[in-house]
Amino acid sequence: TKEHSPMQQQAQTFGYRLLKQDGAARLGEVVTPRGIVRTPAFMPVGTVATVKALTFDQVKQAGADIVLANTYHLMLRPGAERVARLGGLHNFMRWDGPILTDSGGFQVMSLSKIRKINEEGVRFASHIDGSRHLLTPERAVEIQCLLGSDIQMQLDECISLPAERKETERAMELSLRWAARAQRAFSDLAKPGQALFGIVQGGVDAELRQRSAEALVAMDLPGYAVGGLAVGEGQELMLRTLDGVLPHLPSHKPRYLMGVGTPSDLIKSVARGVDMFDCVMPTRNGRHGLAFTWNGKVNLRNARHADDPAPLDEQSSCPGARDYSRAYLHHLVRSGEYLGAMLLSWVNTTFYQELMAAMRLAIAEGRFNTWAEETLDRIERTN
Ligand code: PRF
Repeated sequence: TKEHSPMQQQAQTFGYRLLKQDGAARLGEVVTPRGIVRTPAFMPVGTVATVKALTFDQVKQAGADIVLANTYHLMLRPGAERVARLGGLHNFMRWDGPILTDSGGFQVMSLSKIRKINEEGVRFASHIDGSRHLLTPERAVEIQCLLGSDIQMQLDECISLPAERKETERAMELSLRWAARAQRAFSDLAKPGQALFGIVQGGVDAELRQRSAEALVAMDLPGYAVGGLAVGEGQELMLRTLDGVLPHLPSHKPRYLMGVGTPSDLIKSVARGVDMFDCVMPTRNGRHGLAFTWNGKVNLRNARHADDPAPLDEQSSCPGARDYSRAYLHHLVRSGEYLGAMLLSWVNTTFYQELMAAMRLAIAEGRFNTWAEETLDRIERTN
């Protein structure tokens, strides 16, 4: 049954189209059976099957084409088999666009206090109830298939920095062996159109990064992530490491920088050729009273907003930024009200999508560098 009409073929295939390049910055599309992701793309984080404090209508309205969810959290609660019985993650949380799921390796290391990594996988105790679990490269693929994820990540080991070279090399090579095991499991379990991305590791060591990238590229995976960055090394070292990795990745496949970042991180990484990002920054900061706007960050806890009738941004397409006074937002935040978290998560999620849309337009029009210079000056201010 290799016979498909062209339309079915299209719908069943994962792919990446590079539409335009401006310097190293790339305008493109990731094509999935659930829809097209315009790149550069920012994926709002929906860790436990919810982008915190937002409805998926708001997430879509903000302009997001794809969201991220986490294997680690969902395997513990409500459980991958349960989600599968309930019709898969898209149906469960009512999001019909593409979903990328992280593999759990990174979350185990950051959330579970009791954990042990060996060749087989990672054994850990749940941060929720202390129950014991084993996550292997194969089980991570199986869980992501049960969830019905469109883009899966391989299980990897992300070490904290700074680290010894020997330790960085060990984790990088383990991650490569896990990539091969993930790829075998994926070819047995996945549905047509689903994709598995490899994750480049190797700390801030250029040679280890190159070896990791080349080995993953030889596996011919449909996309590549750069992991192990934004873990305390600082922006300059992160960008220098990126500069060492990206030339080793194929230009006809998407590149995803995991867990990044600030607006300035996004702009400077897009300038170097990154296509996809995810980060809790817009939602987490929103819950803590910090707003991102085109005129910089605004800390709404600050007393100077208490009497300010002006909105955050009267030109924003987001009602949270356009229709509510800073005085009201300040009051909500100071009172610890849910609505404060809701409105500011909405504001920030919309801002991040507006930022990506502006980058895509600047690349399309061949003026990315001038746009980036002007914009960096404006948005990194703190108001
Ligand atoms: N690996 C995985 N997920 C991640 C990371 C990683 O290295 C990072 C690092 N910034 C964020 N999320 N699997």
